[in-house]
Order: sequence, then structure tokens, then C-alpha cells
Amino acid sequence: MIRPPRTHAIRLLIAWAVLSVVGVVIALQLHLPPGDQSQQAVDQSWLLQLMTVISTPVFVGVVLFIIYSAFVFRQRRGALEDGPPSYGNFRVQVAWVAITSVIVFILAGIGISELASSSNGTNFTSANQPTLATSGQPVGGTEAHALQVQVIGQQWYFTYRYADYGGAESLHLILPVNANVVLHVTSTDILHSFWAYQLGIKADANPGVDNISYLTTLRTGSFTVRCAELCGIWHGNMVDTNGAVVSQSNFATWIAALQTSAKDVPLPPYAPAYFPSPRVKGT
Ligand SMILES: [Cu+2]
Repeated sequence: MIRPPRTHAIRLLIAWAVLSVVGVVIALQLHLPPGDQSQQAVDQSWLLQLMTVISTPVFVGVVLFIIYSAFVFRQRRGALEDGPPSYGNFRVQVAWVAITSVIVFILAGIGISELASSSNGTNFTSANQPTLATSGQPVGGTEAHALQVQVIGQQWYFTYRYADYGGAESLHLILPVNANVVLHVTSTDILHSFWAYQLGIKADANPGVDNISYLTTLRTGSFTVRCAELCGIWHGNMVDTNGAVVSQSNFATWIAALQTSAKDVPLPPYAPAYFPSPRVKGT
């Protein structure tokens, strides 16, 4: 039995609406990465969830139409003949352009407002030359007193220099909770990429460059740091699962011990950026 096109359209529309609602409800239940350990991670998870919610009805529409067509419009047994010719459909074209335009403009609006918002660190007071933390204040408690940490990529690990604490060095990134942190990412040898997945931070670590990333920690717990740029034979081993966001008091104890301990790694004297040796003069 041949049904009029309107019957198919109404069926598809009802099935699409029902399945889309179900899909969006499921999408809203998902806990998407990178999580809630930092404000940047929260922002990224929210954006990922928003994109999932917006794309779910589109996904449902495409897959539903393919499955429906495969069953309902398939070639029946018998003579092999062409379907009726199609000369375009003005309403479908207008709807297609209108719906995709609305989605694109909504995403553009969100992108622009996110870029302009404070959560990307634009109203952080960034200082290339680190300032000493004021004693008695929570570390990184205000934007003006953001904790400055230099992240140094090298074959094949990252080291961290706490410029506010006499350049104390650590093999693990330990940060206080509820703190604004400015990460100065650089490298002493070749290209690396600093990726603290749970913190939602990924930044190129290049020699001679002070690449600044902003971070606001929200929750204590451990996190993993990886190198995300192929950097030699032990690149795959450039992982540290002992990064941690700790309480302010634990951080104070830890940093005090770090300042008096022997340095783990021989590094050149503190500088905003480093060059591989032999160092090129004047660059
Ligand atoms: Cu690397």
C-alpha cells in the first residue's frame, strides 16, 4: 500500500520528537569529562554537555530517517524501477537553512560570550615576573595574588617551579584548593605539551616561550599530567599520576618542606623561558 508523503512525515515527526526528548533526557544525565576539579574543567564539561544536548535531536533525526527509509522505502521484489523524480522542495530547503543557521548562531553566541567571560582568565592579574605571595593570605585567594607556577617540559618529564616560593622545584604539580593559579608553561629542550586532563588544561611547552594558562582549582584530589606532543623515545612514559589539588594547610606544609629539600632535577637558573643548549645568544 502506498501511503501519501504526509503520513510518512507525520510518523517521522512524532517518532523524532519522542526519541529526541528521550535522548536529551539521557544526555542531561551524563557526567562528561574532564570533571569538576577546576573552573576550567567545569566550563569544558558544561560546553560538552550543551553540544551533546544540541546535537542529540540532529543525530536522532538523521539516524531515524535512514532506518525508516531502509525499511519503508526499500526496493520491493519485482521489477527494478526508478522512484519518482524529485525537483526540489522549497519548504524543506527553507527549513534546512533556517534550522542550521539558528544552531550555528546559538553556538557562535555561546562561543563569543565564553571568550569574553572571566572564566578564561582575562581578568586575572597576570604577571610575567612572579610576585611574592603575601603572608597570611590564602594562596591564590585573590586574582591579584594568583599563585605563579612555572611548568617546565624536558625529555622526559615535567618539573614545576614555584616562583612565589624562591623557585622551589618539584617533580609533581601540587596546588592548593580554591586558588587562582597562573601556569607559565615552557620547555628546556624540544616541543612538549602539558596536559593536566582532570584540570582541563592543555598548553604547548615550547623552548623560549612563556605560554600562560589560567586555572582556578575547586576540589581536592589527584590528577594526571601527560605530555601530549610526541617528544622522543620516552614520550609515552612522560606521565605523572601524582599531581594533586590539596587543602590550603596541606599545601603550606608541603611547600615549606619543598623549599628546604634538595632539588630533584638539575635545571638552569630561573628565567621566564629557556632555550636548549647550546643557547643561541640574543634570541
Ligand atoms: Cu614531551
